[in-house]
This record gives sequence, structure tokens and C-alpha cells, in this order.
Amino acid sequence: MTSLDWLLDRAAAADVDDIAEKICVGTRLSYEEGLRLIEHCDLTLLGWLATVVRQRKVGDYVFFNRNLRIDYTNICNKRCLFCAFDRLPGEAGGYVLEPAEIQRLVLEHLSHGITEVHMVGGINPRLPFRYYLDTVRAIKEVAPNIHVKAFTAVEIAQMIKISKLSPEETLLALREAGLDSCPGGGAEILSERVHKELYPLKIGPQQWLEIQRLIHRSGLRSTATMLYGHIETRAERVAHMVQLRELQDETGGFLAFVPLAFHPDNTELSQLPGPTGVEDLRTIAVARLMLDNFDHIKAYWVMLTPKVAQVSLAFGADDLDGTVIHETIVHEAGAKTPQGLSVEQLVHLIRGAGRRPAERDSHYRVLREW
Ligand code: V47
Repeated sequence: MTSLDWLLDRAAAADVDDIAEKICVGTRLSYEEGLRLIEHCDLTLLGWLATVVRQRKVGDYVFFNRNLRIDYTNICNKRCLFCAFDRLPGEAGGYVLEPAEIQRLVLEHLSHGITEVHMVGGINPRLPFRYYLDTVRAIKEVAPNIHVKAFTAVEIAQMIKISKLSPEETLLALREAGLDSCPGGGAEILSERVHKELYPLKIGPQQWLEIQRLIHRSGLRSTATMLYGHIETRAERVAHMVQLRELQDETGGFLAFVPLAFHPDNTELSQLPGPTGVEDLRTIAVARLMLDNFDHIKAYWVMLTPKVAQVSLAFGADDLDGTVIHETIVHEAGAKTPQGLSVEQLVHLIRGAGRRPAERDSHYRVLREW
């Protein structure tokens, strides 16, 4: 009996053999099938099914990169209920990093061999468009070869509002300043219901998708996130994945999908428990199965913990983000994980999962096998 026959036998026993057969031959799953899997499929079987897809896509590799996170301001006027990082304009504890400080942070970390700066911030109404261009220029001035992955669709929407340029011209100006790609934050859950309840002042699902479309049309690639484990339903998670898949069919611009596990501490939702490890793994596995046109599923160890992120490598994830070095957003929300991991620690986690560590650049080109 081959291992695929064994898998199909187990799937038949669990009454998902029709779905398993589609997965084995690479046929796209429907929304209803995704829902059946996330609601009812046995966890270990989900892991095996997701592993069929991840092996087909990347073999035994697990990717990681050396990145530095910079959160340039925590001042934000969006009042999202899930956020512990933000300070209202004028509130104590707010900060803005000047371009020179950002430059200093980058210079300080160049000796770590970083290849990417991942920079995001709150929506601070006092920042002019020039500030965003200057931050990117400041990084490129001292590190011209560093990949600048910066500004979520939410920040890009703010820049389009204040730049007095068209959306296309706004993105062109950012590209000319040195922007190389955009991170996937701010999507939260692509659901009108959750948008209304948790972050009504921020752009909603349709606008987030539209800005991503513009980013991809401008020639930049991006990632896509999903914040889960708060008030959303599993059905809304699967619907989120389907909407991303449709946009990816159209543009091909997403490099990876990044599920983000909700951390409730110090937020307006602190009464919620946050997702369990099993829910993390179910979500990652179903994402790997639904997002057939995404090359990579990223395990963000900062939110998952390094241990759950490592186990997720047997549930469809193939990318560990990254050295990180300086995370603040989720640490304000109670994360007990380290603020960064060394390359040796990442390699140790990947090898311990029985996979092949591959250091990558921001476009998933392999720089070094470990
Ligand atoms: O947009 C905010 C989320 C995001 C909380 O693109 C929270 O490769 C959990 O987007 N608990 C920022 N999550 C992080 C992010 C990201 C991370 C890693 C890789 C990439 C990528 C993107 O964090 C925000 C928001 O969705 N967030 N508050 C919280 N309490």
C-alpha cells in the first residue's frame, strides 16, 4: 500500500475521501469543502493532507530570512479593538521614529546580515506623505541592497488620501523612493460583519482587496495576512481565504499567506481566550489546502510561539518568519515569545522538524542551504 493509498483510506474512514482525492490530484477545493475540513476533519489527517500539498510545492524545504522589524509610529486614529499597540494622537506613550533614527536602527543591525527591513506603523494623521518617502529613502541611503518591505494596504490608503496624487502616482513615488514590496497586515478578517464590530474606522475588506490590486498592478509584490481567533467564525476564515485566492488568480501578486494568531492581553477584547494551539494548526492546514495558488504559507513564530510554529511545519507551513529582532505590536498584546530569534535557533527548529533549512531573500530565492 502506498502512503497516498493509506491517506485515502484514512480519509474514507473520516468521510472526507472525496476531498482527499481532489487534494491528491491537485483539484481546487470549494468554500463548502474548506468549511467541512476546518469544522470536522481530524487534526492529524488535516496535517497529512496539507503536507501532500506543501511537499508538492516546496519539497522538504523550510524557508526563513534575516529581517529587522521597525514599527515607525504607534500613534493611530483607527481605534481597532484588537490592538494593544496603538496610542491616540496626543495620548501619553505615543512615538514617531524620525528617518534618522530609522537609519540608525538599520545601521546597527547590518552586521546581523539582515537582507530585509519590514516596516509598518499606525495611521498617524500628523505624518505628511513626505515622511513615508523619507523613511524609505533613509534606509536605502545607508543600505542600498536591503529589501524594504513596508506599509500595509491601510497605510497606503492613508497615503493616497494625503498625497494629492492619484493612487498609481502615489505608489510610483513610493517605488521611486525605494519601496520593494508591501507586507500583508491590516486585512484582519475580510468580513463586513467583523469590520463593523472591531475596526469600523479602518478600511474594510473591499478596500483592502482593492489596494492590494493596485499594489500588484504597480509591479510590487505583497503578502496577505489573516487575524484569527477573536470573534470571527471558522466560516469567515474560509471565506477570507477564498477572497484572497480570487485576487491571486487575477494578479498573482501575493508571495505568501501569513495567518496571525490573536493575542488578547491589553486590548478591548481581553476577555477572549485567543486561539488554542490546535486551532492554530487547523487554520494553517486549511489555508495550505484552500490557497492552491499561493506558493508559501508563513508561520509567524512571534504570535504562534516558536514551538507551535515548528509543529506547523507538519501542517502545511513552509516558511518561518524570520529573525525579526524587534517585534512590538504583539508584545504589547501580551506575547511572551522572544523579540527575535537567531539564525541558529531558526535552523535548530527547522532541523528538529525533520526539514531542510533554506535561507531566502524577500522573493524566496535561496541564498544558502543550512
Ligand atoms: O496588521 C494587531 C495584527 C498585524 C494584534 O506580511 C495583532 O509577511 C495578534 O501584519 N494579536 C501586524 N495580532 C503584523 C503583520 C505581519 C506579521 C508578520 C509577517 C507579515 C508579512 C505581516 O498584527 C496587524 C494586525 O493584523 N495584530 N494586534 C493582536 N493583539
